[in-house]
Amino acid sequence: MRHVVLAAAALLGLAASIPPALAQTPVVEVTEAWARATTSAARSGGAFLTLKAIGAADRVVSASSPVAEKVELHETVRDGNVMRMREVQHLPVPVGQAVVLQPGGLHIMLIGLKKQLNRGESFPLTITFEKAPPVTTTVTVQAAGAGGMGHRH
Ligand SMILES: [Cu+2]
Repeated sequence: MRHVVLAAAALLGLAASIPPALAQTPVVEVTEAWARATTSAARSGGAFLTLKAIGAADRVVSASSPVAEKVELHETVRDGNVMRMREVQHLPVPVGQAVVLQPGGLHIMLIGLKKQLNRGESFPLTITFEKAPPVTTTVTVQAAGAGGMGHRH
């Protein structure tokens, strides 16, 4: 019993010594999540979203979704006249600057699709960060050719 009381006192003491600003949990907002519709034969697909770090810079370390065996973070790089995708281990999210994942740039790769992604459907996607708690967002499936180059009008 005495141990419990001492432990509680220690916890209280610790909590009181943390300045309010640092005690706040870091947060990364995930918005505008969408994916391209796939054909029934497709084994992979792309998902896109916008990340915004609140308070402190962070990094995306992994992602997962029940619709795919594996989810990777990809970047698109130009190799001569060919655009290639390659995996990135971490995706930095600076403070005060939205990171927009879009076709032809950074994206989330759904590998080993367990089902066809049909336009109008949605599925959950969980993003894991280095500091902020994980975020599960709802990804809306749009037309196969949607969002060619982001915000072109
Ligand atoms: Cu990719």
